[in-house]
Amino acid sequence: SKEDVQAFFKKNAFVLFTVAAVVVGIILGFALRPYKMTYREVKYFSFPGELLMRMLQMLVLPLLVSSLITGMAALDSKASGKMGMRAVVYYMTTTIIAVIIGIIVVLIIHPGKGSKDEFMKQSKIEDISPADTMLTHHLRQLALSLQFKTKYGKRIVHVTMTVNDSVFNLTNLTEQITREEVIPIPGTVNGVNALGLVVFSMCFGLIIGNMKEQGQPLREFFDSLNEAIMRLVAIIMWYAPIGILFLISGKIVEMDDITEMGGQLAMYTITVIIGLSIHAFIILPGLYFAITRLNPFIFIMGLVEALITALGTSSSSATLPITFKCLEENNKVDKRITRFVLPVGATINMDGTALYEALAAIFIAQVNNMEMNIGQIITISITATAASIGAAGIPQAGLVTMVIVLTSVGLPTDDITLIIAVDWFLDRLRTTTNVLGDSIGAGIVEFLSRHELQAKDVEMGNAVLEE
Ligand code: DAS
Repeated sequence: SKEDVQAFFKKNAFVLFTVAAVVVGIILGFALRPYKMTYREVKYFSFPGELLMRMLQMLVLPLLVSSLITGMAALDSKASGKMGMRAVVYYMTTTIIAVIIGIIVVLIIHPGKGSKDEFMKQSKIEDISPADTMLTHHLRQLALSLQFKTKYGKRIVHVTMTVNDSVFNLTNLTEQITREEVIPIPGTVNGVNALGLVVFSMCFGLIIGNMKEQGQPLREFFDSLNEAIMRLVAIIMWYAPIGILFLISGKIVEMDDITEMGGQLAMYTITVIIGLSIHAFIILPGLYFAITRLNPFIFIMGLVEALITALGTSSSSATLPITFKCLEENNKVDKRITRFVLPVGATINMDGTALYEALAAIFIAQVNNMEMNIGQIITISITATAASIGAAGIPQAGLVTMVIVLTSVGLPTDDITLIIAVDWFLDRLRTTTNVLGDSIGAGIVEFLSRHELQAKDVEMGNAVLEE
């Protein structure tokens, strides 16, 4: 009936808008491509999208701090210890599974056939060279400044782990002849060391949780801060579809011609997609079902807005506010779980990135005609895991921390430029996988912690009050 349709629309309005935004964004992007906008015009065109990115990023740090502190303070140290253990076991297991899938897929498909010269010819890359020869080898491991020439002109890419360059600096608007791509520090969010902040907030939350009445004002303060930020998120969610539309169409307008993409690079892209799909559509849902016996796809349906925001922003940190909303409101996951599991997950648990880094390193070895032995493959799995933990949830952080993986087995770090042309796209897919991994983790940890949560409810006498 009419009422049913209205009710359905009202309930799913956000999801429908968000999905529509993706579709319209793709159509608009391809429709505008023939007009060959200048770099500057593209930047102006993408402004509404960049604005969404900025709004979300603005909330990340206060949200991360207040949710972790209130999450830790809501449970006693024994309960949060158990919960923390479960989360860590989940993070490690899924990350290692992801790495193994990445390795198996790239070894079976073997996308890096042929030689590097051939690869560069196919990809229309004429020259790869360090732009700044003054950098010593050791320094280059931290700050790579590479240039490569394509048919479209010279491109300089700063892959920097030491200097915080803002992607959104205004000088970029006037940049037209040489495109400089600056990829920021991989471990930081808005210039703040995310991992350090997580550790601090957890300790702080634990302390005020143990402080009895004296801790009450602080608990209330952070609770209220968290609530206020979530209300801001609720407002931003109305704008999100518009932002996503422009983020996606802007990127499509700007991207290099896909028909120019070389065969090996295309095969590489497909290999990454297959690896990520296996992890996202089979492993993670399977694990969720195996543990909770609930339908994983109903759970995933509740996450659509977060997953699409991840796709649009390529940043799991920027997506964090939306992930919270989806899990708490659509999937009704307990706040004591999300507040703890999500911020930590967004910072250290990156299945997509881990899978990608291992896969990409072996691909680069293949392109260089180097066979990796078992020892080297194990080294790659360990360093890829570490590199994914070290990467912050910001765009292309994984590309930068890949330097660690490559150097660990003696592969040329300059060859990161070989895959840079498709990284903007693959980054979005791995970010979506990262967000899915964190969210399913929240569902699993909640299920495993149900007894502690119930006990706490009884103790506080708020079993009914909660809802
Ligand atoms: N884009 C990142 C994320 O937010 C990580 C990466 O670059 O792999 O998850």
